[in-house]
Amino acid sequence: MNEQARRERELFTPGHYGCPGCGAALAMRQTLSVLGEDTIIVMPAGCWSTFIGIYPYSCLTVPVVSVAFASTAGVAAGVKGGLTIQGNEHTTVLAWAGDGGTFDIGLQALSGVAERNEDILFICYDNEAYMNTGIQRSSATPAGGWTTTTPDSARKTQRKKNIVEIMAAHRIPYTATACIGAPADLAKKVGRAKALRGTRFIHLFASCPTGWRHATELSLEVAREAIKSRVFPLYEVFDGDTWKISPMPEKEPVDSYLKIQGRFKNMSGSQYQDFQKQVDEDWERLLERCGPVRSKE
Ligand SMILES: Cc1ncc(C[n+]2csc(CCOP(=O)(O)OP(=O)(O)O)c2C)c(N)n1
Ligand SMILES: [Mg+2]
Repeated sequence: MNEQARRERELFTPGHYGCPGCGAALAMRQTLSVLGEDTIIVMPAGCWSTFIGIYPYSCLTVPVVSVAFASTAGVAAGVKGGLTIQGNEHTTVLAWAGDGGTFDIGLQALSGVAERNEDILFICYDNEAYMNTGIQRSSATPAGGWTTTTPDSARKTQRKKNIVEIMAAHRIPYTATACIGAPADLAKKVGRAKALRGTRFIHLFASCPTGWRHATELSLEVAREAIKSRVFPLYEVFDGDTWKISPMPEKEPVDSYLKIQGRFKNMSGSQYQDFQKQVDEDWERLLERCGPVRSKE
């Protein structure tokens, strides 16, 4: 196969079991198109490991190792170690986990791997809840959001955990946020992460029509609104200490982002105001970290 055909080859083939409009499916497609076929994926339980297909069928044409929830990062480091012993320095080992498998259950193994600066790329596709088991809240669910375990009568009050700050605190070579609503930016960051060595972490925002209660055709729109409103700002952190904001459109209020999703319906006035206030505070904090040089679109 020549180089161009190799590049154009679709590594995510039709026939997965994901919901219509699944942002996490798109996230994988966008990621794999950059990483290419010389990739091994390590994946814990979650929507992705379920909708990939039932053995021997798989919608992915690269090898996938399915692992126990808490072990993803550790297994990925082990796979990389095995490859190195075989003299293979070129294959990218991608640990691919949901927010539950990253922010909560996989955090200890991930922290260990980052502290040792193991040579893996860890991407968390964040759909802000335990979707595969029925939309339960995780520590990535935003305050004020509905899930089946934070119903209208008891919406979540805790703020979303800042996983990027946690990972950057390990001083790993590369930490970044990316979003399916900004595919060129996502491709640039995955490419940058692929070229670096050591632990690389990408927090990837992936909308979920089923859990977020929005129309299936609005997944990209919701993701774009998350960027515009700064609910999910795009930035990079190099070696844990150099923070850089990525190009983004002008900042907008959170209204459009909240209104197109059923999970934020019936928020009280104070929940609504708190949501905006938290987004503004986080944005200011990020600007301070990034210093005076800010790139614009
Ligand atoms: C040790 C363990 N605990 C719980 C489960 C049940 N389980 C399977 S998928 C899942 C949800 C995972 O959520 P997340 O990582 O956010 O991925 P998503 O389903 O949202 O894609 C849970 C709790 C499991 N498989 N193993
Ligand atoms: Mg999830």
